[in-house]
Amino acid sequence: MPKRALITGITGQDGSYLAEQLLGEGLEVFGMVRRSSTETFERIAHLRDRVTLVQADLLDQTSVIRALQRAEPQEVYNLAAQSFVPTSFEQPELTAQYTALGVTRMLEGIRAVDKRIRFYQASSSEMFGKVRESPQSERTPFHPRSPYAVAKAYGHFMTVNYRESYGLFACSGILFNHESPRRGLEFVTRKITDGVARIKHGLARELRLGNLDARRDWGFAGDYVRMMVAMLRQDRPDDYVVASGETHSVRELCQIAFARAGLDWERHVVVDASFIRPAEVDLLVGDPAKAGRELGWQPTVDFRGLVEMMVDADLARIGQAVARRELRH
Ligand code: NAP
Ligand code: F7E
Repeated sequence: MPKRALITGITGQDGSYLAEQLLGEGLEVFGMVRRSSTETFERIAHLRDRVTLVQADLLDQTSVIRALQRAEPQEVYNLAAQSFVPTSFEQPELTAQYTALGVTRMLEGIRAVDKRIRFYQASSSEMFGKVRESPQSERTPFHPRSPYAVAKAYGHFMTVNYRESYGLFACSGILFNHESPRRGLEFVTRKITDGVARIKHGLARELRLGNLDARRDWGFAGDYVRMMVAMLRQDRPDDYVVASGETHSVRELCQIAFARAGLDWERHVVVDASFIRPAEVDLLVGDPAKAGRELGWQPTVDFRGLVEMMVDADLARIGQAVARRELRH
């Protein structure tokens, strides 16, 4: 019998790449999805006949237990979360329910159903927040700067605690920003590459952004999901930073993205104070040495390659929509 994996958040960016990765390795893949009045399965449309979807919600403990009983997985990847930082300032309590307590519900579900299940928790570089040192590694203390980051820090420590208290095979991946053509349109990379494509095709003239000085360590989502799997396949559970080791500003991102389409970013980008956050994370740069040393992980796509891949994909997508008259000038 093939090994089985359950992915929460399979309809998200990472869920779709992880499902591809696990199917490619011959696993049977189950995806946990929540009920919605309109389907949100666009990112996994090409996988629909190869994955089994089970309905459950991170807010509902009983539904989580039933999903685990139904899938009978050997591996669980907990990717579901309210993942957008600005929304966490608007809806802090709901963010805590999804992003923090959702982790406890998954861990309690595993304790109740099968303690042998290996568990991956999607932790975040946002936990470093107001950074204590650079680059940030597994040993760097956390100083979260948003309700999202506080919720992720809770999820991280619950994962560590269930490993230490109950002997669960539970790993926390502290992933720095990772992007792709499947990234949500509200995140800054995709907002910029989608904006570039709209301007290039004559659908818009300007792109309104917030803090251009913020610096992030950006990588390609397809590379990062390989590390999630590697963590669950080692002999003993542990936590890892996954990062490129480089930092770039939002301004540099704009320069590369607009130049790829033959545009001058300074003629189109407008700074709009409404996109400035109540508390900002100014600089993130990760140290992925442990991931490389212990699990042999190396990224394959660099920053420029990532931005150009995303611009090219959005130029093609918007161009096709204009040709089909789905989008008009
Ligand atoms: P994403 O695209 O926003 O996807 C989030 C997923 O969570 C979606 O499938 C969403 O389902 C699901 N979800 C949200 N609330 C749920 C609930 N109550 N019950 C069940 N499912 C729910 O996020 P992503 O970029 O793929 O990131 C994956 C995970 O890694 C997240 O936990 C994120 O916080 C974390 N992370 C991301 C990054 C990054 O740079 N991408 C870095 C570090 C950590 P719907 O389709 O129904 O909305
Ligand atoms: O912002 C700045 C903004 O929203 C990046 C999530 O996946 O990665 C992501 O969180 C930076 C910030 O990602 C705009 O102020 C400027 O400094 O793309 P973002 P994020 O907040 O870093 C981490 C690792 C996660 O875990 C999260 O789930 O860009 N910025 N102008 C802007 N950001 C947005 N969204 N929109 C702007 O107009």
